[in-house]
Amino acid sequence: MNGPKKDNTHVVNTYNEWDPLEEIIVGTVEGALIPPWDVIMEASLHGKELWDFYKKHGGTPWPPEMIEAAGKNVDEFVNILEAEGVTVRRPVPCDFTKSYNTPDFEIKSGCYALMPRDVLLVIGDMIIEAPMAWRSRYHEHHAFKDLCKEYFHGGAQWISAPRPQLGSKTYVEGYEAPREGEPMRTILTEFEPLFDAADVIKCGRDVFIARSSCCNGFGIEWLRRQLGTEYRVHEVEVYDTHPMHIDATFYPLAPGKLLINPERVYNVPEIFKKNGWDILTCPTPVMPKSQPMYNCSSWISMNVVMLDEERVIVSREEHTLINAFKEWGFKPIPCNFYDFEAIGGGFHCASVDIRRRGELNSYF
Ligand code: DAV
Repeated sequence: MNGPKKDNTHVVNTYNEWDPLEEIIVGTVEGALIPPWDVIMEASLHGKELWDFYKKHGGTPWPPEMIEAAGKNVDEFVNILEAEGVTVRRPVPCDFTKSYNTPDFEIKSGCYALMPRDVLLVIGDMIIEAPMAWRSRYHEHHAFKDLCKEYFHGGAQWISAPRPQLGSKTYVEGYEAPREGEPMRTILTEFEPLFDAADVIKCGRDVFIARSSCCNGFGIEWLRRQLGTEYRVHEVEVYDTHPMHIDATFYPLAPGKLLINPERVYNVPEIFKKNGWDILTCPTPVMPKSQPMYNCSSWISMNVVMLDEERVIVSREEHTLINAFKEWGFKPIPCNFYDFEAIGGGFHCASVDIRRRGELNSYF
């Protein structure tokens, strides 16, 4: 078995969102289920109609025509990546239909392997299995185990955050999401450390993380200590009544260029302003209101993937954002993605970068 490599040829190597991309995992629609209803979903999903939908259909497969349409989007995304010379890896198909229980909870089924971004935090040469707060996603790592083993044999580090218990002490009893304008609060207590990997975004030595319906202060502190003195972990203040993940909210795209969601970020951290970064305000998404969105908001438009400092994969219909990217000096590569976004998330959610050509640097 190989030990960690000391030269510059790590199989896993990613420090930011923009170094030239060499290898990426892309999720799959295969076997995807409608997530089974659970207490945490009231905290993450806007809109009562959605809750009713999940209460009724959770744990059953998405209709085949939706899966087919979403699958076509993923194929197009994969084709673009491969045409640009990126190695694309895929999870193994899993049976998510089994119910499971632990001493602390029981749940009707798992969900899917649509969004590796939430499951694996890849930073430097280390893969961290995230301590996820959705009971229905408790075993989602399994779809990525073969890949993690392979990367480990290739020299990567591979760890899991403390497995959460996800019993009643994890969630605020009787939680109600704040109404628009009320102070932000989330459903998680500080009983145990929790975050999804997508609550974190990398920017070299500086790592940004925001509390959400799946990330608490304990999780942030766990990550800070785990990453140690090489990194500075900053908590970003965001406003969202149903917060879930940082990557449709706050996104350092390239050195000196921070993309923000104007509805959620009121105070850009001082460190960006002090260092002369351009603060790029994401234009209002053009996605029509009639587009069914079962998991996320139309702000998923800003959930892009950078191939390098210039080339950015962006949802084809989001022409206002595409034009803004051009004005900001990027080279947008459009890809159809609305059908995937309907049941999952954007390009960033649907993937997790494994190797980018670059090193650990400070951009401030
Ligand atoms: O609707 O803005 C996006 C989640 C992305 N991982 C939203 C949540």
